[in-house]
Amino acid sequence: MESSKPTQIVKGVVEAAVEKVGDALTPDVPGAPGSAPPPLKEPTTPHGPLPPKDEQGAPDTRTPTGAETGVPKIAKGQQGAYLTTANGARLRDTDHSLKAGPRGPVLLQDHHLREKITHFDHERIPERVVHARGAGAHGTFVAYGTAEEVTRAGFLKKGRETPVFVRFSTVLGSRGSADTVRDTRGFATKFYTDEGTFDLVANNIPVFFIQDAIKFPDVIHAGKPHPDREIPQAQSAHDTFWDFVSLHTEAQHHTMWNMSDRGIPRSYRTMEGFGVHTFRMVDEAGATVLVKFHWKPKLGVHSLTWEEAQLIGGIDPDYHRRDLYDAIEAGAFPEWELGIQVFPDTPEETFAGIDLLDPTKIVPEELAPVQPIGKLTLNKTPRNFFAETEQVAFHVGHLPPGIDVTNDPLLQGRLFSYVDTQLTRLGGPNFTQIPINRPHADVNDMLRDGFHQHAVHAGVAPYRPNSLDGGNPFPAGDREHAFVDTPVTVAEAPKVRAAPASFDDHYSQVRLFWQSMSPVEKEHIIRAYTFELGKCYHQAIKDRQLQCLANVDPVLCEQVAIGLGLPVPQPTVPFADVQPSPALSQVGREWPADGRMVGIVVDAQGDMNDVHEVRRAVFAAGMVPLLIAAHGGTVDGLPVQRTFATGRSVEFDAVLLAGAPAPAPDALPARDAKAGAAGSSTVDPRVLLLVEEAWRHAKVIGAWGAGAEVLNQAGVTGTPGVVTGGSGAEVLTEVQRLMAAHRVWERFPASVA
Ligand code: HDE
Repeated sequence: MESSKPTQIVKGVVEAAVEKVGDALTPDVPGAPGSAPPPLKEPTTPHGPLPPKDEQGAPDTRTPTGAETGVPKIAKGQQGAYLTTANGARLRDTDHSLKAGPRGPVLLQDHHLREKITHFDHERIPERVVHARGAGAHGTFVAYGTAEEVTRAGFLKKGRETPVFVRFSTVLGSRGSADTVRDTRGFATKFYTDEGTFDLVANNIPVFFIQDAIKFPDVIHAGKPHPDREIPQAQSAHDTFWDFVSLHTEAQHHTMWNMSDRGIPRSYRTMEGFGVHTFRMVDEAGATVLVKFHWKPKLGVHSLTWEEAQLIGGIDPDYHRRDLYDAIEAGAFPEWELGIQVFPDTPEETFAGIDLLDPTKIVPEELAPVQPIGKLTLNKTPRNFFAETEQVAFHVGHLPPGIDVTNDPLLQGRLFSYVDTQLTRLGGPNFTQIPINRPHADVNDMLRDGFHQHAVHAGVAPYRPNSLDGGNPFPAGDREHAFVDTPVTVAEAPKVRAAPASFDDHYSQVRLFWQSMSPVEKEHIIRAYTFELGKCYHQAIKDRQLQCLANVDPVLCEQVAIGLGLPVPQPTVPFADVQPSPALSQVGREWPADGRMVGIVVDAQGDMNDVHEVRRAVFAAGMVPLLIAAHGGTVDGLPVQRTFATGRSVEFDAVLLAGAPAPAPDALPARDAKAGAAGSSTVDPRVLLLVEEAWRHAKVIGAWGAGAEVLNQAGVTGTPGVVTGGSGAEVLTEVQRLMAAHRVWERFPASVA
């Protein structure tokens, strides 16, 4: 039977397909769907499923109770050459319903029709109530051993390697919303440790809107689309959001982070991650410290400009997803260092006067440095989005021995919420048995039955104490690596619905953040507040938020008020005397440019000599070159990835001009509105638009040979970050050097200091 030797057959099919398509058009940049180029004609010779793409991973093959199965991951999906029912009976026809004669009616007995349609009808599950839009990847975490002093967690011992799955997300939007909206990003990591799963369910912003979990429904109801018209989607620029945060001033710190460039990351790969709450670490002897978790991206923290974010929302709503998958496929594996800030575990639970239980406060890194404890590398994309990224279920209560929670009231509520939400979303209590959620540690719980029970439990005594199952399972003692709840002393106190007085300071750290920004970052913040409040209908809401800004900084408040055409209110609280934290600024350092996209404009009629070499050099630098030409297909044997009609500047981190292509036949405003700027230029107007946009988004632009003419016609020759030179190689070297700063910040002088 052919399906009994699938690998051989698959290999043959792939080879035949590659041969048919030919080398020239075989995509050599990431993103092609499927593991083999498709042949022109529908394949009809039966063979087994194609292998997954090289860069795709899958959950480890474990039993529902965590035991290794030894089954190779490759065997996990469907198998065999033939179409079958869900029960494995082969099918002859899936295109026609069973009818009484060719003209019907359809017969109720058509069990294949009913199975196919019924299953389809139930393909969707409820999306996450928050963080619905996300993208995931597999990877590994290697511990440096530097945390051994403060925790007994085995996975943090020197050299330990732990498999992980990470899911990045936005908070407010629906599952199909755009990636580049202004929002907080989720950064949730599942460490499959051999002492039980550890979920670090983090965000890219180190503080939160609220200090108590009981207000989570309030802030989310305010941020989600209005309940009557269900608009706007995936954004905070609307009345209900600003109504809430201006009345509820503890949200002002988080809101300022959202209005900063942190709210529109360039990539998931260029985001920091923060555990937000203070956690407790426990060593072998039971000694404890308080810690805050930080993820530091190898590529630095970078953002989009607001105009880019808006354009990308339309042009490529999957921008962050694509970026993550493409980078992994290209071998530019995203990396982060995990670090901790360590504080003594004192009864006050404060550090340098900062309440460590208040999730609206940070501890500046200058006061408590982030100490690296390990490295995360994402190196495999999911094979199946639903099975892995959609079904992964995080929970802040998934803690290994050595890491414990604190009394942060936000964290305490989360401990309840994450299990609760999965019951509805994943249809029952057995979601830890879904392959992506299966622990890599022995599971011997006494939880039984329930919807979708995959484990076939043996024994008769799922209770303790028992003698019928020989007493198993037994409680683990300290020596057997049990999770022990830290016996924290709880001070004698009345039962109240109240917060500590220290939680009342809502402005000092907002001011700290503002004062830590560089001038250009401050301009972006002013712009963001002006835009968002400008989108509100009601003046009372704008006035109220301006009052909050007046309590942060007079310049910020005044500039936003000017933009809104409203009077500037006076502060109602004295300005805090704060020390800026340079670590909060994204500007002023240099970073590697791995996985960045470099657009190369070529002229099919012009000199292509340097293009081959530059393209190779871009690949060699760990970046992805995308050729942009007047038409698709190939130019000088090189595959074209974007045409002047399909490409847009926002897809590229830098633009290189290897020629000055004349207006192409489709440069007609009637066909492509982007050609509207034609004028009398001798260069295709879409290329000029590309350069103008790249310039105003402060991107590096390089040109050689005839390409310099494009710069002249766009009027940008000789301006900062615009590089010209005699050869492509020379230009690329300088372009790469400038890309290290992410953008050409000096192109735009700021009006605020
Ligand atoms: Fe979450 N949060 N959260 N959250 N959260 C969820 O869990 C919740 C908070 C975060 O990729 C939900 O499985 C409450 C802070 C991430 O699957 C839900 C409170 C931080 C993700 C939930 C918070 C986060 C979630 C929705 C206030 C940063 C996505 C679906 C006390 C430290 C995880 C789900 C993924 C998801 C509850 C606040 C991060 C409803 C009640 C603070 C990254 O359980």
